[in-house]
Amino acid sequence: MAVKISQIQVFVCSPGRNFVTVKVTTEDGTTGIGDATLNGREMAVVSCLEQHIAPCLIGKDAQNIEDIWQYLYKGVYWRKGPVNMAAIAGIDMALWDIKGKVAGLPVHQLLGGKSRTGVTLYAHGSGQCIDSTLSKAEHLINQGFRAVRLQTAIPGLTATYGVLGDKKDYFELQGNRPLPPEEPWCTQKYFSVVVELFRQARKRLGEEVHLLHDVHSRLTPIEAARLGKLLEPYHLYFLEDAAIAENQNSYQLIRHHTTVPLAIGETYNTLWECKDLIQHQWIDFIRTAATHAGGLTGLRKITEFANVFDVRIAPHGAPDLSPVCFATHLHINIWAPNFGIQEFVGLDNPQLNEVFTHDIRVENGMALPSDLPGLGISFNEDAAKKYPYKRSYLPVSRLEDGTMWHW
Ligand code: GCO
Ligand code: MG
Repeated sequence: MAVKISQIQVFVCSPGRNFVTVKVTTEDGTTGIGDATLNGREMAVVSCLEQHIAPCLIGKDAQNIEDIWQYLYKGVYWRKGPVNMAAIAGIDMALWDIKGKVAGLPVHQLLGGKSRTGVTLYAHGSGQCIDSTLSKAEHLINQGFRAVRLQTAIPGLTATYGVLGDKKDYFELQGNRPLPPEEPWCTQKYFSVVVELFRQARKRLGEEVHLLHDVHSRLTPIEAARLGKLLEPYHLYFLEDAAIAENQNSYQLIRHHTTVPLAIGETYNTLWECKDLIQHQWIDFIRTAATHAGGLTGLRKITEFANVFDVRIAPHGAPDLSPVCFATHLHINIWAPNFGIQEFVGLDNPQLNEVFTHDIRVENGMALPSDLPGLGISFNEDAAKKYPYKRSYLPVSRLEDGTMWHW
């Protein structure tokens, strides 16, 4: 018997930073929620959902998730794209949430059950200098984390990706920027500190802890190859976004020069952007998020393809992905045979926890998905009203001579 979709609502709120949340309701009153947040372009996704997608889905059978996914993906003619795929993601997650509630099962059980006892997380260790970065890392290791991403400020540059301001927390830093701030970049200055960071890290933190680093696509392919070689003695778990891969075979060049494990994919919206990277085994980890790649259905397609080529998933977990996305990732991660690691920025923001309530447990650097039916996370509409949307942008990056660069 069909379970018809009767209503689709879109909520934009800013409990510390902006989130777009989709709520799908069926005729029998079952509801599901999904994350459709696209940092800095939130309202484009809202408009896509409200003006273009919602009217087509009313009356459709909520049970047929794959058909609805294909209808929105193939049916639009203008396939792919971050706005469209984030909109599809919001609907898709909500439909999986509904399916789980109807079945009385958590989503990971619908996927095939658990492949491991918990989901290994990597936390962010960032600081204004090498010493404070490593103190932060020690603090995280003492809390039980077995994997830490290290980012440190670059002497001579006024701002560095991933390094938090002194007093503000990560959530504040990414919200509330009414116009895009400009940040300088200098590859030579970066090289002068990044290799030293990892040399000191291994000395101080030992050999066992997993260390990671995000270059945030600031290097050219040959510079990335050089960095990979220089970091080899410190055996990183992975080096993330070492260079842009708009030309996917740029990574062939990097790969030929270094054995550092390579991770990429947080800006990807479909399998097509990483198909060559994966099938030629030029990368080791694919970092695409459910929210940006058509939801659980989209991420599952990427995961299964990657598994064939020994590429593991390491889903993006920045603060601009809502806890609904994190919950979705935990269900995929606990199931996927080729899960590697999950990025984690904490779940201890009080405003966030007022709006999104869940029973996700984080212990000893591992997370456990909810065992409640569906995704196991709720959206508090009244609390969300207290935190209205604020236009906000990511920074842009320029070389010191003013040339626009990759942020
Ligand atoms: C990460 C990412 C983020 C992005 C952010 C952009 O690895 O966590 O690089 O920090 O910059 O998600 O919206
Ligand atoms: Mg990143």
